[in-house]
Amino acid sequence: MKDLQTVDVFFSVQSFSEEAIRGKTAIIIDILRASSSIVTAISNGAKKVIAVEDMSDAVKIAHTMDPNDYLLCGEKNGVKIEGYQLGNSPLEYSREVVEGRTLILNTTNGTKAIKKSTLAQQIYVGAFLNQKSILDVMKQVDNEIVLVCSGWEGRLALEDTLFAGSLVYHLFNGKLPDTAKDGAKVAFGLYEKFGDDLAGAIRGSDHAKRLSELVPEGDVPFCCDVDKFNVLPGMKDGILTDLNG
Ligand code: 3SL
Repeated sequence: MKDLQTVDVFFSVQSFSEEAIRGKTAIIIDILRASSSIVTAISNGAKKVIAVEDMSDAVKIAHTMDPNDYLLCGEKNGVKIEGYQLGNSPLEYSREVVEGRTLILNTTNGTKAIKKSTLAQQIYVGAFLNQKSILDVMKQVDNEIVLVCSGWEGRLALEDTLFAGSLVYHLFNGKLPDTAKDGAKVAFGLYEKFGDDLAGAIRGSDHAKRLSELVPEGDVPFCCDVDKFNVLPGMKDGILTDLNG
């Protein structure tokens, strides 16, 4: 980490302008559940993930491809979209299902955060599941880093901010530099408060409560697992692939 380098945190898709990302390194975060699903899918051999903004974009891209090559994936308000092969549970993205396939992924907030960060110099997708890979790359980059939390429909999501805080905390070895931006200070403080019991804090979050009636019971604990995978999903020619691979 270079001394003068800055790390900022944006707390929801709606909290920043596209221009605010221009030329920076963007780490996209949607712990429950889009970034955890992308990390899991890529770790289990998915060839590519194409993030889309909405269903019509998904259909347009699908029409250009051989139906044997892709899977339509995603959710609307937590529930699998009708006609799609997969929803947005990381547990669905097993090796048997995704290996060698291209996933066209459409989610409520997470894929919108990816699409809104198009002006970034480089985009990576991070989750607790691949924290070390993200920290390693953050230590190497020499431009400004923005941790883009997807949040929930314009609001802050505790689990996303907690992961942003974990990245800031570990990057600076637990000591926040004086030059830290306000967003980084807030995320760092949250991690200091809840970092000892990530699973408990996330279980009690608004989004986990919202999902409890809708998704498999194992989803939330799975998304809290730290360093389960060592992949680095990153954008290359508009498509997410493993840049560690
Ligand atoms: O908002 C999103 O992108 C999703 O990850 C939300 S959900 O967990 O699938 O409901």
